[in-house]
Amino acid sequence: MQKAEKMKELRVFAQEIRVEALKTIGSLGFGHVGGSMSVVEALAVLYGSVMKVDPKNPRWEDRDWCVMSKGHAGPAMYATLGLKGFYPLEQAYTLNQPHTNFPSHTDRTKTPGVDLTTGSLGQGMSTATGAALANKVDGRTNHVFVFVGDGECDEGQVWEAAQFAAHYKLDNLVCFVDSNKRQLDGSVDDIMSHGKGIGAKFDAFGWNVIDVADGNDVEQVYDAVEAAYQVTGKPTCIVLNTIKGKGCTFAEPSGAHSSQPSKEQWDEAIAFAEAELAKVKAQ
Ligand SMILES: Cc1ncc(C[n+]2csc(CCOP(=O)(O)OP(=O)(O)O)c2C)c(N)n1
Repeated sequence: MQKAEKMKELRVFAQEIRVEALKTIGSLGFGHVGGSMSVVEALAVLYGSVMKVDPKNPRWEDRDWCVMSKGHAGPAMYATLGLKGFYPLEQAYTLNQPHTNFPSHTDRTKTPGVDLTTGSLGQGMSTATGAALANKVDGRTNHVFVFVGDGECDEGQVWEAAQFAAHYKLDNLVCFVDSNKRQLDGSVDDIMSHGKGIGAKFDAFGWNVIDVADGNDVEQVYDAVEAAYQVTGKPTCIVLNTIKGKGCTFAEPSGAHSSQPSKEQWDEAIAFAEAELAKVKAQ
């Protein structure tokens, strides 16, 4: 397939994920829209092109792993995995309701395709690093991808894992930092600045670092993953400069962490995202 054709396919997939994630959160009426919307393009690249997974055998031993350490972006994962065929999409419309298999934060014991349980910020970075080491020890050639938030990077645990991954030369580990510049109750710079930048920190910890100017552009994300695959002897950090709430009519302007809009606002947001999907398909 030509690259242009593949990129179009990924743009369509990304927008399908956006629509589905909105419907999933909309089924409950409130939730983490902001941080789900910002990672949509990276998830589309991973599950649409890069990762080896088998929806019929979610625990296939040679699969690539994806850990949503910023576990509150669960709905974006559920939309992605549903579209990939791990389960019927409508199942996720039970988001966070009693006895659901789709809790607001990702849980490996409940949802097919979720590789590790997350929600307590920082922990997913550690467990993903452990998974990368274990896969290497077992002689596998697969990759482990992990998403951390730029606010999440305030957790000391992220940096213990970063130091560990560099020491053990985990070149099968790729960490996406979702640098949407906002965390729960304000901007990252106001709450806990990353000084010279998050990439400079990972560099200081011995990682290969790739900065993606627009982390909501599938082609830029795809090129970054391709470049990461060429690097041996160290893990790669891909800093995605993204927009919190990207593509959601009520969440992008506010940059809100969680949202509880009115029924009318939900309808407008989903209709807008669906219209965007139609446009991308027609391009
Ligand atoms: C250990 C821990 N402390 C606090 C929280 C509460 N919390 C949930 S999301 C969040 C902000 C995270 O910001 P960021 O990582 O930037 O997420 P994003 O903007 O990408 O959604 C906080 C403080 C948590 N889940 N875990």
